[in-house]
Amino acid sequence: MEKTGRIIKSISGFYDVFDDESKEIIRTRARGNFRKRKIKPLVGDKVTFDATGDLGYILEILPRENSLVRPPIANIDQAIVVTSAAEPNFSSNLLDKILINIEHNEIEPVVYLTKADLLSDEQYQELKVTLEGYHSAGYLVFDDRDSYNDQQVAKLEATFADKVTVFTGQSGAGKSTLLNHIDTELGLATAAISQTLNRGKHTTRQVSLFDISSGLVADTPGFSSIDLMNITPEELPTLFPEFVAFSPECQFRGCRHVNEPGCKVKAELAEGNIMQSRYDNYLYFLNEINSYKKRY
Ligand SMILES: Nc1nc2c(ncn2[C@@H]2O[C@H](COP(=O)(O)OP(=O)(O)OP(=O)(O)O)[C@@H](O)[C@H]2O)c(=O)[nH]1
Ligand SMILES: [Mg+2]
Ligand SMILES: [Zn+2]
Repeated sequence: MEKTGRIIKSISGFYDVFDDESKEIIRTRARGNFRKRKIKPLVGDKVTFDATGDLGYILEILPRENSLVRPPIANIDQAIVVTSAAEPNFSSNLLDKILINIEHNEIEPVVYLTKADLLSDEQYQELKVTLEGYHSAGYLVFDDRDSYNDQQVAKLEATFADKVTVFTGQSGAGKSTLLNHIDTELGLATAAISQTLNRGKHTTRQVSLFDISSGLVADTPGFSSIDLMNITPEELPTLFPEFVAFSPECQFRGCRHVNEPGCKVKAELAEGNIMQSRYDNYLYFLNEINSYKKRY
C-alpha cells in the first residue's frame, strides 16, 4: 500500500519516515533505482513509500521546494544561523557565506548569537554594533549576552510553528546546546570544541528532525567552511537584502555595485548605511565565484 510521509532521519542507508496518516515512524530503505538515477534521499524529503513488510521502501521523492548541501536537508522554511562570539571566534566572512546560501534557497534566515558570555564587556559592545548592522540589513537577530535567557529562547521558539526550521552554523557554535534549552527532553550530545578537535569529529553527526512547538526543527552537524559553487556573479548582489533595497536607485539596471557610475549601493556605503564588512565580503565572494568559473 502506498503511503506518504517525510524523512526525519537518515542512518547508514536507512531512512526513518514519519507516516502522515498513522503518525508513526517507519524505517525504510531507498529503492535500488535511486542510486542508478543518482538521487539521494535527504532528511526533510516528502516521499511515497510502501510499508507492507518489516522494512518499508521509499518509492518516490516528491518534488523539493529547496535543498541545502551543507547541511544536507530539503524543504526548509527557516534557518537559525547559530553564530558564536568565541570558541570558535565570530567570522563575518563565514556568517555572510552561510546567509547567502540560505537566501539563495529562499529560506528565511535568523542570526542567533551564542557564547557572548566569553567576551569582555568591550568586545561584546563591539560585536553588538556589528550585529545591529545585520538587523538594519534586514535580518532577525538574537544577540543577548546570555544566549539561553528564557525570554529570548521563548521568542525563538515562537517562530517554529507550522514551519520546518534548520539549525545551522559552525561546529561547536552551540546548535545542540540551544536545542537542549528549547526542549529539555531532547538530551542531544554536546561537547567543547577542544574535545571535538581531539576526536577529529563533529559532535552532531547526522541531520535529525524533531517535533517542537508545532513545527519541525532539525539539528545538524556543523562545518567550518562553505563554498559558493551554485551561485552566479549575477545572482550574488541579489542575495544581500540591503543591496537589493538600494539597487533600484542605481543608475544602471543590473548594476553590480563595483565600478559603475551612479551606484546607490556605493553611495550608501560611503554614508555608512551599508556595512563595510558586508561590502568587502561581497567583493571577496564575487572574486571567489569568478575564480571557480575560470577553473571549469
Ligand atoms: N560559555 C558558553 N558555552 C557554550 C554556549 N553554548 C554552547 N556552549 C558550549 O559549547 C560547546 C559546543 O556546543 P555544541 O552545542 O555541542 O555545539 P554544536 O554547534 O552542536 O557543534 P556540532 O554538533 O559539532 O556542530 C559545548 O561545550 C557547550 O557547552 C554559551 O552560550 N556559552
Ligand atoms: Mg551539535
Ligand atoms: Zn549599484
